[in-house]
Amino acid sequence: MLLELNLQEFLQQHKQIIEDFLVRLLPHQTSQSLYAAMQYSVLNNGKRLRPALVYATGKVLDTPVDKLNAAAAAVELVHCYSLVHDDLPAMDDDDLRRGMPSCHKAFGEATAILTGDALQSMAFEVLSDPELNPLAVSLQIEMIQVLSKAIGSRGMVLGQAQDMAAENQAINLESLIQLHKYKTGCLFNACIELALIASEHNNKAVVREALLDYGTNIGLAFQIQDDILDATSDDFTLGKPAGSDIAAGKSTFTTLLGVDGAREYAALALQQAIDALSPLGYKANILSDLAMHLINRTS
Ligand code: GRG
Repeated sequence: MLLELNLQEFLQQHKQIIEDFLVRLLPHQTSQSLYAAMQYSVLNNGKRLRPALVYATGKVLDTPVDKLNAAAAAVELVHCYSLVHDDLPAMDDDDLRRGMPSCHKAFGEATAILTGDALQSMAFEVLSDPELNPLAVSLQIEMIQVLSKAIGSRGMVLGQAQDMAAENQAINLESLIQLHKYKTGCLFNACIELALIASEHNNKAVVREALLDYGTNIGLAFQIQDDILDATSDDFTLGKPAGSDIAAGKSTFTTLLGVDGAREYAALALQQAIDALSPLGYKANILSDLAMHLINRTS
């Protein structure tokens, strides 16, 4: 295993890389409230876990950082769009995000809707820009296909639709897992698929399968940990309202399994993620460390 210190250094270093890249991308004229809201919603101290997953997978596949930046930016832009829209009154109606008023609280609902829209389209603009994404056009198109599929009506948006439909309704564990595979897991797996494409497919099917199996399990473990934190932490530590899922009458891993049961289930998914990496040997240690970091996080 890499020392946690090494992982921390990796996360810090790549957080800086992606934030510098995002600063360059975002429109700067903050007199335009749309642009101010885009900056506010992206450059606001997110953990940048999805870019870290792109960079860590790329490192395992010996892919240089300049071929990963566009993919890392695209997944973070999509993630930020999903947070802005998820916080809207018509969705989760949350007033706090990353420790600050959510986008619609700071800029109004109309601007928040447009901000999410603009961040989503910027993700695809970045992937298709030859200067920002220095890969063959065929690989850029593949990236666009992977990401659009992962976040659309057969992926993240479907998960959100299932989540909204499940308010004030009990659902079983199988349905909850399926919902989160779409809502959270599809974007996690897209991070891995984008890094595989950026590596110009210089790897065997067994590597691809191992990485995607890992991605599915960390997506699940991440979401279980999110439910545990929602049930056990506070607004200040989380930077968003604690207990909001339970208040909305949603079934969560903690309501279905209890906090201890959810912890056991997260540990199982974490172990499965780590086991999935075994065909990759020691080179994949950074991914096992990242998986543990995702599950041990406190916010
Ligand atoms: C399409 C509107 C729409 C939503 C899609 C992903 C999603 C569904 C909504 C986002 C809200 C949410 C609670 C998703 C579950 C995944 C999750 C815990 C997101 C928070 O991710 P972190 O912890 O956040 O990586 P930071 O702020 O660090 O980036």
